[in-house]
Amino acid sequence: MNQNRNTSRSELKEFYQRIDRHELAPLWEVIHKLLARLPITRAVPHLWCYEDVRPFLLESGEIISAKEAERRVLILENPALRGEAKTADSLYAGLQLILPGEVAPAHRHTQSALRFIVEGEGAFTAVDGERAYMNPGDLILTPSWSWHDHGHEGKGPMVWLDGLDIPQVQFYGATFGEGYDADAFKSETPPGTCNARYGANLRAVDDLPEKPYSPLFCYPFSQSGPALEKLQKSRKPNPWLGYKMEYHNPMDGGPVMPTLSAFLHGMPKQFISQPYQTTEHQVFSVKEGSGRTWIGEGEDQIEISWKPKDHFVIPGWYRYSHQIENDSVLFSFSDQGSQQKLGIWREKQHEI
Ligand code: GTQ
Repeated sequence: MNQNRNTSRSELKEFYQRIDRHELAPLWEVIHKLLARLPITRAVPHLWCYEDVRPFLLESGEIISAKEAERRVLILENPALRGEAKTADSLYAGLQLILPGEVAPAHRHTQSALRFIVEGEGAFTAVDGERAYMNPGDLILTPSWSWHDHGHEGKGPMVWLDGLDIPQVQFYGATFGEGYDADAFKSETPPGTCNARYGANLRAVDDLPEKPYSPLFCYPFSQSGPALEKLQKSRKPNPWLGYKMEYHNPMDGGPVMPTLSAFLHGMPKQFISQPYQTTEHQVFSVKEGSGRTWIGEGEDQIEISWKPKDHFVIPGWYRYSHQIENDSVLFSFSDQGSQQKLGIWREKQHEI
């Protein structure tokens, strides 16, 4: 039987017009885009240098208060996704400023958030009423539907990276949120309670996992920094990843929250990572050191040169390699855990 219909383009078009009125569309015109051979991300790699961003952040502190803004944040918008509040296809990132004496009032939402502290001290985030005072390098979690507010009792500006799963929740059409009827959520839980209950490698035997995220919402750099340093002295780096540690949920060893994974990377001076690709989208915050990262391949390859407090995004499946100038510590967050739960996560290690 002849498998070819040899229908002319104009006949096809005429058919498409008729079915179009019935909200129908031919899959065969788009199947190659939908079921592409390689992932197609809309986001592109990009670097935000802190020296360029910081003056605008401080200026935002003059034009609007944290309370008026609800959250005074400059979104790190991907150049290919302007106007969408996205840093990568699945991730939102922004830099939040809080000044002494200010409050960012309590609210909660279905989106999960994490913070990585960039500069300053004396501010706190309260999660369901328990305060965590924040210092540079600390990781703070505000999981889905937990009440959270921020306040600042210290001196000088305080800036942190916000990482949220806004695009993922948006995709599912599951965006809900509400404000609290006071600036701060009322609670008498003293600071440090969650670290004592879940962060000391001990757990009350009847404190069973209830929620799908880490009950430990504060991971201080005073612990993670030395952990990374000692790891680096104890073994060789992974050729693709350097020294990469995951912040985990002490209840199950999994990612800190279902939609966001968080990592701390150590890479020694002169380390060059072998090219690597992963389907997860990654946002980096440079804590210490400096280096260069090549992202992409061939003519589309870009080179970014980073130093402390800079931020950059590597969208999914972009091949990349780091070249380290000075001993470096980087924080990153990604949708790795989310993709792994869906069974779609992949990585590829290249050797050159
Ligand atoms: O601090 O609660 O960057 O709710 C975006 C949404 C920060 C926050 C953001 C938020 C927050």
